[in-house]
Amino acid sequence: MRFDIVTIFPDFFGAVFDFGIVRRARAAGLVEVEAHDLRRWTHDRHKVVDDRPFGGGDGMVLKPGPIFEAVEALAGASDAASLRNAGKRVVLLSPQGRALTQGLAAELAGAEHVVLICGRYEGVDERVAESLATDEVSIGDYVLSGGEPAAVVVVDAVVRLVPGALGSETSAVNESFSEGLLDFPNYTRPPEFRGMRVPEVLLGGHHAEVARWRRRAALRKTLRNRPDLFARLALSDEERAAAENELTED
Ligand code: 6GU
Repeated sequence: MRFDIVTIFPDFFGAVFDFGIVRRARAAGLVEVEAHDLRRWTHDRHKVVDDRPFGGGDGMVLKPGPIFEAVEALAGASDAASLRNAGKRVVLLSPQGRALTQGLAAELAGAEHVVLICGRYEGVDERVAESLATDEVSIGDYVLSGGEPAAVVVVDAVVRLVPGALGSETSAVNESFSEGLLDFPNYTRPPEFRGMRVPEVLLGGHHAEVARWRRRAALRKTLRNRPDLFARLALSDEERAAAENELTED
């Protein structure tokens, strides 16, 4: 699988893909990641990539020309329909996009080629979203000054879903969000740290009891930190009530 990142700050990506799972997946030849300077697809002496917004207003807008040419050069087409037909995805990173979810990450992991276009916060000519990008994606409800940090997030979330990337010791199946539930809490030695005890059931080695505790703790944590996720869980009345009761206890 290949990722091409189109950006006005290619140096931003210096070593971010040289660590952990992404590094290992690249070393194993499972994925390639390359950042490209958008200015490469300009034709004027000053390599201008932005211009003033029609209708007036503050800030500059990224011009469509260099972005369309970049995608044409990197992916061999410059319309969303042909790109999708070829199994490629062109993702415009913008705060106006649809939310990145584990589901979307899994979808992108099924593509052979993903081109990521980093917008600037002032904006990108809308014709990119209308007819070039197959997807317009945001990583959350807050404002970044550019799409670059979001591109790093997308690559990481997608790479770990590429078959073979996680290795044999871990699996993406029993993780946070794959079930719409947060992960259960983890503890390691020592069993008492600064007066805080590890829950007794985890020290005992009774596997069924441990599994029961983890399920309840995950539900409790989801209710406390992500009531939006909790509301969408398919739970028995009993499990729902248990989580709600336990929360009011501490
Ligand atoms: Cl993808 N870009 C920018 N500029 N801000 C964001 C974002 C993306 N996702 C959340 N905030």
